[in-house]
Amino acid sequence: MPWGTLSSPSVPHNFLGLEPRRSSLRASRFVVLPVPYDSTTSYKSGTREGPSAIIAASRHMEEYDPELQDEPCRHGIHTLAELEPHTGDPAVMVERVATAVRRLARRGKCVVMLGGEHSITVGGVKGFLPTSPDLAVLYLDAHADLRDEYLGTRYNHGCGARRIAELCPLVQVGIRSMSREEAHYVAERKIPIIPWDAATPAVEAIPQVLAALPGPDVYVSIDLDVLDPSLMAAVGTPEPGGMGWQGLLALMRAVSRARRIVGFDLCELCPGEGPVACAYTAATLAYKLMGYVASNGELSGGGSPAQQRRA
Ligand SMILES: [Mn+2]
Repeated sequence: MPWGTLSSPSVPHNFLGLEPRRSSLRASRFVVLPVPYDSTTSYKSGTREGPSAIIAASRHMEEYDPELQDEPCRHGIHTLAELEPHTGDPAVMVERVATAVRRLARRGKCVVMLGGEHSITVGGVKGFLPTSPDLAVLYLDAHADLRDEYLGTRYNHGCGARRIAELCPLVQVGIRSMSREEAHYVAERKIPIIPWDAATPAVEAIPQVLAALPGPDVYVSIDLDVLDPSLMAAVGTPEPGGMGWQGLLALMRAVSRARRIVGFDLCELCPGEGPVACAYTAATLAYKLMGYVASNGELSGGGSPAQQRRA
């Protein structure tokens, strides 16, 4: 039916509240995949509320980005329906995510996955490997997530990075919490963990991240607890001493210029644990990343013209 005839004026229920012209699947370069999955979390639960809180907050954001002097949404942002959680075996949920992401990757879309707990990232990475066989993963988190098994499953959110390291190169940033077992694994496998603290300013850390990241294709996974709890209290497992907003943006700006970000995820927002500013911060971060990816031309995200036509 014609747009806006039933309740006008109206703001559509999708990321950024975009009208159909800028949010159809076919025309959109970015596809938001909400994954309200929260099954293996160990401390505070509630990340299943994360995707809907981020999308609700995004509908109040400005479309114009003063830093980029552009409206990144002109590249199109399609919001998919929430992926149905499988609350039995977490391994089944990983495969469900992988299947959804693989379909979008084949259509040349830059996938923006909103969690949900961080174990879903393994599915995101698996979904991109067929189209990006040289994929590397940039993993931003307060926690190493390198346990081989936790609470009875190898797909617990504390094991995600370990499963990814078994698939492709993994570079971690912002880690400030791990077990002795994980520390041994890091040393044995020589997992690059770039420190991000007062002793290592961003100007020193960013070149280290780029040097450690093989290219050209990169999947970026952001556990929101990588940010300091003073900025991002709404997470299930907060850790003091985290990244700041400007530093995180500086890193993302640099990575998007130097590599092709094929997709990314924001995980672990637990809206009930913090002020509403946290959901808004997460939504802004997602849109900032889309802007960085889009502003770096054909090198970043998107896909070949043939892939775009197939979409
Ligand atoms: Mn974490």
